[in-house]
Amino acid sequence: MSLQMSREELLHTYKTMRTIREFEERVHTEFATGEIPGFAHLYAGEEASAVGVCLHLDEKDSIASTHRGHGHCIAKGCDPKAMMAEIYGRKTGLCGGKGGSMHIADVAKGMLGANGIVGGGAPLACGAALTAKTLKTGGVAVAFGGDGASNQGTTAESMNLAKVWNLPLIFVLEDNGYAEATASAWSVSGTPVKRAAGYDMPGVQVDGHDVFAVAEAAREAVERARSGGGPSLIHVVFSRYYGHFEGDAMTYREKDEVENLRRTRDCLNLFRERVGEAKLLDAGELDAIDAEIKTLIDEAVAEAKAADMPDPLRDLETDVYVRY
Ligand SMILES: Cc1ncc(C[n+]2csc(CCOP(=O)(O)OP(=O)(O)O)c2C)c(N)n1
Ligand SMILES: [Mg+2]
Repeated sequence: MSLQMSREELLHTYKTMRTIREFEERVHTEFATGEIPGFAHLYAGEEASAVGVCLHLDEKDSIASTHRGHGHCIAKGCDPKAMMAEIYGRKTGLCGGKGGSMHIADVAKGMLGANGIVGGGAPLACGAALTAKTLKTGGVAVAFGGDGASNQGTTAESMNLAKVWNLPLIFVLEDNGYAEATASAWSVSGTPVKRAAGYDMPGVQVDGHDVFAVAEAAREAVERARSGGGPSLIHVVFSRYYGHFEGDAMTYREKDEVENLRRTRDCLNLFRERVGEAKLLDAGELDAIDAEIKTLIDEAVAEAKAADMPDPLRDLETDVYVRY
């Protein structure tokens, strides 16, 4: 049966994609001022993947993210204000300002963390899925990874384990065409979706600009995982709007590549067209969401800038070790 979405789900989908876009566009401008410490890898252009997948998850489900993790975080329900404060390194941040962009996490929400190790998320998601299976929580886990991560041994080993242990695990390979400056056409043998067959698991390739296509594939995979049917792979194909990291001059891309993408392959515009044609939502409702999110992100930046940094003496030794 094809995907059915309620009005609330449609609004939630658009609002979450808009939150990610606004968040990322704003981090882009703020990063240029030099006030944000560390690195930032932006997810703008890829929103439909995180949102289309996380639409089917709840708080008992876990995701393992990547270095490009802000979108996964927002889609899994993390607070954008606490996230912005984290990116600014503030005490009020999601991880007390000690994680920053690349180690942002919210375990209470099932967001196991962004990750500086390419392919580092897949083994963590394997562990989360094994926990869910062993303790019979009914939860599933999702391992997000890029085209670059699809070449890593950690991803291959996790796929093998997921299948032999029949884990409730979904591998979402987000193929944005590049790993740093290297085109996936140069570096990925075959295509990521074909890796699924090697481990005898179902695999499907979807257009990552189309949130409905992602959501449909994810619904099937999540249902399979929840009902004991084991792991699946979803190969999401799209592109990123910004450089690999903030500050990347992008000399490896055509001059008008991003401009064309933004004009013709924008998941938010495509969503608006689809729901408009089907007369499911009207443009005014969506404009109101845009305005609401703009205010939220303005506030997030203002509050982050006004917040204190962790205290070098008092906070240095906190959050260093986990107690079990
Ligand atoms: C194990 C490891 N190798 C290399 C790097 C350096 N590195 C950081 S991001 C990246 C590219 C990752 O590409 P992809 O998985 O396609 O993700 P994308 O950046 O495109 O979202 C590389 C090689 C790293 N962080 N970890
Ligand atoms: Mg990539």
